[in-house]
Parts: sequence; structure tokens; C-alpha cells
Amino acid sequence: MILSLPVFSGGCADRTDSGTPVVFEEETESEKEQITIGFSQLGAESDWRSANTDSMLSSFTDEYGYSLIYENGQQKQSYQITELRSFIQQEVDYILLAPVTESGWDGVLEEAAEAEIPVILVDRRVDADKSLYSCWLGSDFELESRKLCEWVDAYTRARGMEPSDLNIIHIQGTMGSTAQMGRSRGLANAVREKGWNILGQMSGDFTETKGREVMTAYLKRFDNINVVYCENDNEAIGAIQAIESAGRTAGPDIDKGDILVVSFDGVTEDILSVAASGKIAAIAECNPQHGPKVRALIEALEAGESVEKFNYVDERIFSALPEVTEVTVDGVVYPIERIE
Ligand code: GYE
Repeated sequence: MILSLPVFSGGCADRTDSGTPVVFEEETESEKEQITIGFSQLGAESDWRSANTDSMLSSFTDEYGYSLIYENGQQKQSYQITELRSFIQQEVDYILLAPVTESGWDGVLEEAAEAEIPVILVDRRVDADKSLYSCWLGSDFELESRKLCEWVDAYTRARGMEPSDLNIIHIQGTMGSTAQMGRSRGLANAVREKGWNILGQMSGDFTETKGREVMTAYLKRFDNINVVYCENDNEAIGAIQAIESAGRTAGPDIDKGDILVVSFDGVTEDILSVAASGKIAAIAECNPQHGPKVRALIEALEAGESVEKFNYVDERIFSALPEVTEVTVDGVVYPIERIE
């Protein structure tokens, strides 16, 4: 909370020794209430990230009683650490951190704790001691993956394929990020349990450019790829470009030579229309609308209430293909949202 000192202007007047009137102004309601937030966003690598940044920027406005300092870490942890230190120096009321990777945050989080500035983690997590942050809000990345893998299994069976027919390229996200680790773990377990084949596995850093580069290289090396598991939609777009440049097709007819592309996010109309065409066969939704939920957490903390340490957002799974209508994970049934 900013405790503003009285400022000079028209309000109640006093008189100095020299006789000059000194005027104090009552602070306005909004000045009294204003909470200063330092938000270190990890980068601008994907459509998901842009939607997430928009959600945060539009939730911490003057109108809601916040003053937000936004910084973009450009996918570099060292930049994010510098940003946090500057927030500490500016004595912000809260730090919001969307960390690029999980490890290496202990030192700067201890500095924030010493300065008694609460830290809220957004999207990805850190592996530091849990006492060093107030709470976290984001997705269950492994659950997203398990839903998508169940979809791949059900869909390929419906197309008359055996699990051992699946030859998968796995384009990973930023290595060491929570999203990558959860989505890679989900696939690794499915590969083992179902008996699929992984031909290659490499990071595409959640970007279209790297997704295209990785896929281009694998298409030169293997001629039997029939599934590409991309850890986000931007990588999938890059992979589809590589597939088409190599004279292959990305599509649902995996039993007739198409390469089946699956991915995560589903946040823009453009991506959903790519999925409607079947070029991306299924997308496990990753919900970027964190702003209002983080604001509610801060309001609860301000009111002295205790909040859950780990807060999950709800997510769906999308496909335009009619073969699979639902998937079940841990006994919970998730309907497939049909996109047209
Ligand atoms: O899925 C991807 C982004 O951490 C959930 O990061 C996020 C992921 C998101 O670059 O598109």
C-alpha cells in the first residue's frame, strides 16, 4: 500500500514563519487505495503469452486501484532477476513473477522476503522453498498432456491403427519450464504405457521459428513420422510449415499418409481455425486469463484472508474431428469441445 504524504495545493491551509500559506490536500480515495505491483513477465514468445500479458495489464489498472510496473524478461532468467531487484528497490507492494524456468530463484526470492514484499507466482512455478512465495496460479500442465495423449490414443485406434504404428516427433517447450516438464512427463508416461514410438525429441522453445527448424531437420532424417506432439500452438504452426515445405500434409488422415499434429494452448481465433481445418488435429487448452484471478488473490491477501498455495485454472480440449467425443483421466470425463 502506498502511504502518500500530504502534498501542497488547495485544501486546508497553514502558514509558515515567512507568512507564505502552505496548503495540504486530502489524499483522494484512489490514491489511498492504490496498490503498486511489479510484474515480471517472462517474455513474448507465443500467442498464449500475449493473451496472458493482456489479461494481467487489463486487470491491474488505475480503475481497479492498482499501479502496475510491467517488465518483459525476454525469456532470460538473468533479466527477470534484475527486474525483481528493481521492484524491491522501488518498494512495490506485491511482486508478480511468471518465471521462465523453475530453478535458480532462491536468492532473489529471499531478498524479496527480507524486504517483506509478497511474491505471487503466475503461470510457471519455481523449485524454491514454498515459504518464499505467497501462492501460485496457473495450469495443470501434466493433466493437459494426459488428456491430449488419451485423445491421440482413442483417435488413432478409431482410425484402425495399433499403438506400435505411432512414430512420434516430440517438439518440447523451453527446457526446465514447468509447462515443458509437465507436458513432456505426460507424453513420456503415455509412450511407456501405450507402447508408442518416439523418433526424436528436441526443444522448440515455444516459438514458431524453432518449431519449424526442428521439424525441418526431423523430416530430413525420418520418412516414417506420423505424429507430431508440439508443446504449444506456435511450434505447431512452424511444424506444419515444415511439413508442407517437405511435400507432406498435416492432417487427420494419419492412416492415409497425413502427419497428425497435436498441440497446446488454443487461445486465438486463428489457431482454432487451423484446428477446424484438421491441420492441428487436437489442442489441449491452456487458459491464459490469469489477471482477474490474481487480482482476487491479492484482494484476499489485502483483506487478511488466507489463500490456497496452488490455484488451478479450468481448461478444455478442442478438436474438429468427430471420432472421439470424450476422454477420461483419473476417472474424470472431459468432453471434447467440437470446433467447426
Ligand atoms: O503454453 C506457451 C508459452 O507457460 C503455459 O508458455 C505457458 C506456456 C504456453 O510460451 O505457449
